[in-house]
Amino acid sequence: MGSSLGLIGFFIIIAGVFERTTGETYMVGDDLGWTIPPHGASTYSTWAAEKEFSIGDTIVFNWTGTHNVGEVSKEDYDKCTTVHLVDEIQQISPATFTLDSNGSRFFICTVDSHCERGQKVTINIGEYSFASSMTVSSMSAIFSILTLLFISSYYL
Ligand SMILES: *[C@@H]1O[C@H](CO)[C@@H](O)[C@H](O)[C@H]1NC(C)=O
Ligand SMILES: [Cu+2]
Repeated sequence: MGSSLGLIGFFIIIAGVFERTTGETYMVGDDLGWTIPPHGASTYSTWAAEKEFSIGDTIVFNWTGTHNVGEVSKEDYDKCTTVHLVDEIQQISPATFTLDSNGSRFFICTVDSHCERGQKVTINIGEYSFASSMTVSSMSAIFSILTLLFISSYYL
């Protein structure tokens, strides 16, 4: 029985080692930065779709030239207006936002028609598919439980 307890302990340690690291920093658009995307709004939606944003992560808008970044409501985002600004428009690059809760946040550039031309991005925090939200940690925890059940059925 001692060795099976050791085995369970081993899986618990593995679970801890592989726990998802938090506090990642994402540069919006990567090398493109924050600009009028040459291929339209899909540029930033594609960029965002490939990311798994979590609470504690940071997003950075980096630009040269005349741009800014404002966080707005979904309605404003869709219409490229600034009726419901969440906070002051950030005029200085780099502009950093900390993702502190789950949900969707909407960012646009308010200069001229930049937003209409695709300089907008939606950040979905904590909305992963079931498969990708199954971290190694939770899989290890389940494996530990299964191991425990297996061992107890063997000894009973
Ligand atoms: C945020 O979403 C993630 C992924 O769905 C979830 O694991 C986490 O518990 C959520 N956190 C809060 C505070 O709702
Ligand atoms: Cu702009």
